[in-house]
Amino acid sequence: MDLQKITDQVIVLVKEVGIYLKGEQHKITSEIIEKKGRNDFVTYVDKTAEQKLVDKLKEILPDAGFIAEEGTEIKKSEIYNWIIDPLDGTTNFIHGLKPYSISIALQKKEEIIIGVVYEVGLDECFTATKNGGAFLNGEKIFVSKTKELSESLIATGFPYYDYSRLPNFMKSLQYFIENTHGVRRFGTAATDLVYVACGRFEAYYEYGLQSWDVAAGTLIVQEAGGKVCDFSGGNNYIFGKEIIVGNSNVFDSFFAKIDGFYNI
Ligand code: 2AM
Ligand code: CA
Repeated sequence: MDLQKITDQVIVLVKEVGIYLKGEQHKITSEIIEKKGRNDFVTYVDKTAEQKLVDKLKEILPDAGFIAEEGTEIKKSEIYNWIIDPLDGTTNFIHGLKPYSISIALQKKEEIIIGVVYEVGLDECFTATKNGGAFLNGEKIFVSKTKELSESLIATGFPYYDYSRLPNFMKSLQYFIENTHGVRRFGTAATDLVYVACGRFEAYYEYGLQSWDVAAGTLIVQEAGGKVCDFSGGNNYIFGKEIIVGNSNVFDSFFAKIDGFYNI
């Protein structure tokens, strides 16, 4: 299988669907929100974007299955599956904000072998193939070399439905607010991951995520030299709904802090 050729086809596809998303975001007027409501509008856009992706991905790899946010196709195949989120950062999108991304991963058995995250707002396409490195608009990217958490910019997401660990989160947030360069919450996990990959953030953590939010971004960050684990230090970060990511220098101390706040 020619991973680079497939990746190049996916890049063309996400750019096409990105143009669709951008056009739809411009249509969000107070009149539409009044008539349809924000949620109905975005559900329509999400579903349409997903259908466009699925139709083309089926042509690219006819035998692959899909795990997709809007559930257009949930058919899983034995070997190859696409894990896709047609619009990550939905809340940003419907409020007229950036960033928002399309996230596409190709999984072979248990392993992610292609990751593409296209951040539509800034027209930045992040890609990786297994053992082939990570790229931003075709230029090779690497995680930052920052060594200390005190000099790190940390990304996270706020819990939005599972509040059982909100107290742990608040304690961790206070620690990182007081002991790092700062904390950012952009509202799109796929984008947070690739921003670690290209060195804008040193580290990122969040719980309550789905596989389509993180599958592509994790390969991109690993291929850029970063490290990834779940909240117990294990490998269940794609389907396990929790993820810790860092450049290789700060990763161990970042994990130790989160472990201390969550696993008590
Ligand atoms: P989404 O935009 O595809 O919904 C932000 O914390 C991350 O959580 C995003 O990747 C976002 O993906 C996901 N998420 C899912 N449901 C959400 C919600 N109701 N509010 C905020 N983020 C949500
Ligand atoms: Ca998502």
